[in-house]
Amino acid sequence: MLLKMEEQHMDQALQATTLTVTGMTCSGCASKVDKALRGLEGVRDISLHYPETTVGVLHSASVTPEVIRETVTSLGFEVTAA
Ligand SMILES: [Cu+2]
Repeated sequence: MLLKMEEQHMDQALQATTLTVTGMTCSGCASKVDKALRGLEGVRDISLHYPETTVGVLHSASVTPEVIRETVTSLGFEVTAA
């Protein structure tokens, strides 16, 4: 999924990445994932509603899906789709 705001400069274009995160067993896990992703430079917004496993990330083009995936897996959770 890719959202581009044509009227803005390229470096301000936002992209939406959706991933499925498994291994979150309580809202504490979910807030850990939420905080870590919000801490990434270039991330504008996170959509995470535990116990749903779908996580939406609104971010600038400088943030790659790989960085998002690695941030989640480094916390000990699994990304099954991105
Ligand atoms: Cu937990």
